[in-house]
Amino acid sequence: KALRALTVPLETLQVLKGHMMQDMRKGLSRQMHAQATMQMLPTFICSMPDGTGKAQGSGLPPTAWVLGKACSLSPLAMPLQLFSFIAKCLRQFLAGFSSPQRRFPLGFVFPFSCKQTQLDKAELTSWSKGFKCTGVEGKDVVQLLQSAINKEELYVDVVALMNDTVGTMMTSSVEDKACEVAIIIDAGTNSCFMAEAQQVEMVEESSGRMCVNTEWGCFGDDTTLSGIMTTYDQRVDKESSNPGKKRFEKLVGSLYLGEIVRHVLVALAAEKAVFTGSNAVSGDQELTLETLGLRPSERDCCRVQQVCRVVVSRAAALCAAGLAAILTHMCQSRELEQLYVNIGVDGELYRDYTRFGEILESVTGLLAPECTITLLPSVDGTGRGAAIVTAVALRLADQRREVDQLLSPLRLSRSDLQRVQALMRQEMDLGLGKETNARSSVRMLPTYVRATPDGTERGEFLALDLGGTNFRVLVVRVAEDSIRMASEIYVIPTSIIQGTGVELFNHIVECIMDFQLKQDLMEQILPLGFTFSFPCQQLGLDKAVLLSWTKGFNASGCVGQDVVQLLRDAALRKQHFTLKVVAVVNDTVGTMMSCGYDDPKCEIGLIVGTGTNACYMEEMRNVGTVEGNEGRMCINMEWGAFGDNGCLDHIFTNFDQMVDEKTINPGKQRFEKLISGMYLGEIVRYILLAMVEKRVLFRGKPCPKLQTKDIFQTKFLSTIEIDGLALKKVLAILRDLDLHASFEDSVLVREVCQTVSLRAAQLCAAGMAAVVEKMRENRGLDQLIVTVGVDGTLYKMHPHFSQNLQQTLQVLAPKCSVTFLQSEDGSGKGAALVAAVACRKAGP
Ligand code: 0WK
Ligand code: BGC
Repeated sequence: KALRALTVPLETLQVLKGHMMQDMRKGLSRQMHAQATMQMLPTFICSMPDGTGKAQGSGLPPTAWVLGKACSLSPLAMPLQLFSFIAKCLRQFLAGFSSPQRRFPLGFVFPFSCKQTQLDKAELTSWSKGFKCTGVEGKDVVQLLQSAINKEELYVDVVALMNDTVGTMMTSSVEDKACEVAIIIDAGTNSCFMAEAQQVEMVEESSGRMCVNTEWGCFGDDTTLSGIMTTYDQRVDKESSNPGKKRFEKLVGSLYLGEIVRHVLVALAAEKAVFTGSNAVSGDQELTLETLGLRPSERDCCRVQQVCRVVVSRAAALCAAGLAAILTHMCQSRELEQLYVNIGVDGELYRDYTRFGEILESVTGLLAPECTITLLPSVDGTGRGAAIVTAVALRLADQRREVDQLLSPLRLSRSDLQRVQALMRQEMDLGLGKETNARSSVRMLPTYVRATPDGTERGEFLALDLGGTNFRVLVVRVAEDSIRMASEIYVIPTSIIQGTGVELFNHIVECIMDFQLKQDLMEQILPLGFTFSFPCQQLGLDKAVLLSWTKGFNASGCVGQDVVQLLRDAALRKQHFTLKVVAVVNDTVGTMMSCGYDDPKCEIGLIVGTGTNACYMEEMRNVGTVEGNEGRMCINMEWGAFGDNGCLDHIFTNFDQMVDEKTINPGKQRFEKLISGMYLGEIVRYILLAMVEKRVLFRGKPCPKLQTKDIFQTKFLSTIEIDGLALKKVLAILRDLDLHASFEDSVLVREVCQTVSLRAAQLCAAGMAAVVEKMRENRGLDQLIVTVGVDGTLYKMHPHFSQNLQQTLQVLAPKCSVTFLQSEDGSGKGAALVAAVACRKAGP
């Protein structure tokens, strides 16, 4: 009966595994964390030894201090006593080292549950295994040790604290056998494993993997283990220094197994099942058969052995249930069918009881058949692991310094952004001034669009949309209660956008004719609205002279020409006589009009796509370049060129310089080249190359493919920055670029992408803040309420761009409540609406 009570059937272990997985998920979740018994403590170990773990900087090998059984100090000592004792041991130990006054980095293996907030900051949550030094719980153990070390005037810096499971995981990780799980089965028991960082909700880190110290010793400190705990276990718990606590540990840890056996034998002796030969049983702590003066019979010895064996086997089986819970959790969170994992193991129970390892391995195999495990016993405790962690900590600290140095010029402060906002305003005022326009880098081009749609627009229109990612031809039917559209996307080969203007406009007319044919519109003469997304001096609604190409376009013979005339000429060349262009608009204007049809407060248009630009409704009295002071006119700012006069050089980094130099319009569109989709990928590419050179990325291995222009597309940023994206997806993107990245590398690549896209969104916000603040002042309002019609692939597809833009804008222009309305139909609809206004004005 006793043996049966101490035997846990496989089904029960399966259920237990389920409970442990549930408890692990609770422990990892920010909401449920407090309800979990397994604390799932983040360790801030996000990196595995990568073979470069030589302690840079200090040049001295990291030392490791392992607090545990080794020290002969009473576990009940006063706090300062404990740490000054450690510091004194350190002094003795270092006395043997004839090192100059240079500082030693130290890794501290502290096998107790600690709430770690960084690698070198850890608060003791609770003592265990009989340790009870007062005044330490709730304190930062690293601080306590460091101040004791400083008192000893030792040149030692505690750079990392880790749990012994972590030290074991690192120690057992040899060359190509990186361990991602470790278990300790010693006086106490515990485990750790490399969890997907995004599942460790208690920390910000959302990418890569982080080692989690499960503190599974506390599992069952609620009632979950009551079905397994026997009366013997309850007695052991009751007599322990922390009754009700560390329930799982008290079923597995060697500090308790002896006691369990003793209580079993006491009970069996009381039931006359053993030692019936003599009545020497005293119930004292110590129960060694002979030493207890028992004259056990052969059978007693056999039964004592059976009891010992079943207690140890149960401990191993329970460990296996815990291990299986971890393995299945890892397999599921990595979305793997099969998981192959090396497990570092340490502790006397595993070392001294071969049976323990056998049961652990076989039962784990039964409970987690989808996982193939290799148990790697830690040969020399956790010391080497601690040294490795310290070396990794030093390497990461060095790396962090290098990364911060490289990225800090891209990290803009609030005052940096306010300065950009003020400069944009200054350039806007210059651009609006008749005398000063030429001095401004922001050309503030009048568009002759005097009002946003008022809903009276009617009719059927053709529309062209040129200048974005896609060239589209549309037919737009504007009725009283609806606008219906049909459109077709046509590719414009690079050879044409960088060929001659004649070829380009011929191609455009061919597409129009193809579209009209398909839409059965060849016979109809429909007014056409032309969205032409390049800087043009508008001379009328249907007359616009191209000032310069941007976004990789460079067709010859167009700059300085009226683009409507170029289109008409091409139509003539193509014998296409039904073309009737009535309006040409910039895509920002088209977008504003398109959104303005649904929201009358929409008086600003913004594009953040291949290029970037904005337009807004300005008071005619302020538009010095156009006659008249009444009403308003939409101004196409062409803010992409902001800074072309050097006013933004202070925020241009050498990476931006390198990108600009490789474009077909160096020195031009400088603001655009910090923000828009055509360039962000290139900025990232140059930063990654610099990091490879500094050996903080891809182990400094040369990356020939990364040398290729435009190989790192901006759409990669939008994917890589998706919250919670499993890092293997990032690794897949990098692999396609022949970049064989480690997890740390992919975390770093993500940080670079985040830094570049955040700067772009913030700069965009600084520009927009200048616009809305000007409109507020124009209208003498305390609070401006306005809508921005926005379009562009980067704004629409990037997971954080729009949010970062809006959050920054609120900070920079608090007196303006700005709504961003994404244009669903593109600016083609807007061009048709402008054409409708033009037709209404032109009359029948
Ligand atoms: C869609 C608009 C078009 C504009 C484009 C910009 O219809 O006029 O040029 O957005 O975004 P992109 O395609 O460059 O990402
Ligand atoms: C062009 C603008 C256009 C913007 C967005 C810029 O390169 O100069 O006219 O509005 O791209 O497409």
